[in-house]
Amino acid sequence: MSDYDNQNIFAKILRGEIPNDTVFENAHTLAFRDIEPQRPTHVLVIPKGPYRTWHDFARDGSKSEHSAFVEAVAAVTDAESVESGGYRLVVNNGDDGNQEVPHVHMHVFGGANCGPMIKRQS
Ligand code: DGP
Repeated sequence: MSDYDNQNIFAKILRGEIPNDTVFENAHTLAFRDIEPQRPTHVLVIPKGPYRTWHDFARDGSKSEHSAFVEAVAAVTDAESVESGGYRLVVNNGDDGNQEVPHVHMHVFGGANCGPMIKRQS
């Protein structure tokens, strides 16, 4: 596993040191509203384990953690009623992915069109 900073903001949320607006929780996963929502639905889904990147989670997470994560994403899209209108899942990963918080997280955007996927570099 790559270095994990246990002082990152999501680690503090997981320890209950910082409040969050929880949308869904299961044994291995927490989903809560983004502090700066970019769409009417903007929820962050995070594994509770200490994984910095998607690769760390994929490689070092257990099957139970993986399935709990997938189930949590579906629970969030159900709870937010975005299934019929559509939604976008995004994981910013590492430097080129512009990942700001070094605890792997999936953004769930919905409730309004999300626009083109990414702008072509000029
Ligand atoms: P990323 O750029 O993919 O690492 O996204 C980090 C997201 O985390 C960003 O959309 C803002 C959100 N965020 C940062 N600090 C907090 C916080 O303290 N609480 C919540 N709920 N969200 C936060």
